[in-house]
Amino acid sequence: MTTQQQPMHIEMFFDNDSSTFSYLLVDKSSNMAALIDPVLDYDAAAGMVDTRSADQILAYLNQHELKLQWILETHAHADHLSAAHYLRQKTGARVGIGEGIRKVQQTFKVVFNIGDEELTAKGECFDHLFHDGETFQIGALTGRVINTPGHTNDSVSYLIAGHLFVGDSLFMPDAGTARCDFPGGDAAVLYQSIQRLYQLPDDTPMYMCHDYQPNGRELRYKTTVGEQKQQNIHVAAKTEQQDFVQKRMARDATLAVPRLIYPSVQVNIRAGKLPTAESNGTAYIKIPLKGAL
Ligand SMILES: N[C@@H](CCC(=O)N[C@@H](CS)C(=O)NCC(=O)O)C(=O)O
Ligand SMILES: [Fe+2]
Repeated sequence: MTTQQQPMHIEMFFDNDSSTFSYLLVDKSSNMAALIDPVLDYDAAAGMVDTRSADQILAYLNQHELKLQWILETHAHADHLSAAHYLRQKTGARVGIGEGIRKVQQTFKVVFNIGDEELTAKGECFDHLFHDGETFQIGALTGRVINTPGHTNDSVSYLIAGHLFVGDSLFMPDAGTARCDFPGGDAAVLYQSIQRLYQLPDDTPMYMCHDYQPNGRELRYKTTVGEQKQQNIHVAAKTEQQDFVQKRMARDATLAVPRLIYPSVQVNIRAGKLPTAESNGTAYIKIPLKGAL
């Protein structure tokens, strides 16, 4: 694998509510750009969606006269709504995600009781489903998809112009890894995905999808493959799979369900498209109820 770095500007945007990083990647030679994991603002108690964060990115695009070519999801997020659909409508960019999204759609189609007429789980609502190893262009920049399942079935990393965007697989070295207890999650699979990332050269810059600032430290979003191999508290270069799986499962057992999992997943399996309005003109979010009365 080569990580030859090409000239690219990386603009980071941070969503404080979900601790999510979005990245705008700009090919300076053509002013073409790609956007990774944009966030749609959502106040769950009020049922209020708003596009403040996405509009900041639109303003940046306008100000710098950039053409958005791709919106790239690292996975169907379970903690925030995606602004992909909104931004696609505003810019004409294509929304891409890993082809594992079909499995995620299938799983949540059952959870939300969505009929075939609404969702067939063939990857619809996305413009492009990436397969492992697929390459794509952002102007003159080359990107490559590396499947990194484990947190979810559709998780991918994007290696773009020599920079690696890992989604929810590795977190900063002092935070370890993403959780593996969502439907379709599997700690052994995540371990194998991380081994693939560790094949890349040690100096490959690596960008996080989240940082929860362990022990109250300052926000960090960038490290390298080499630093992870040396210092990651869950999977360092020498960590055995079974030790990781044990550690990950023990931590997962302590984690609460993400606050926005139901709103997020039902919107994000449709690329950030909100549910269709009902006969009164209002759209609703659905939450499956559990437990006996
Ligand atoms: N408290 C957050 C938790 C978010 C969460 O579960 N994040 C996932 C990524 S989508 C994760 O991997 N967390 C790992 C961890 O907290 O150790 C929320 O409610 O949204
Ligand atoms: Fe996630």
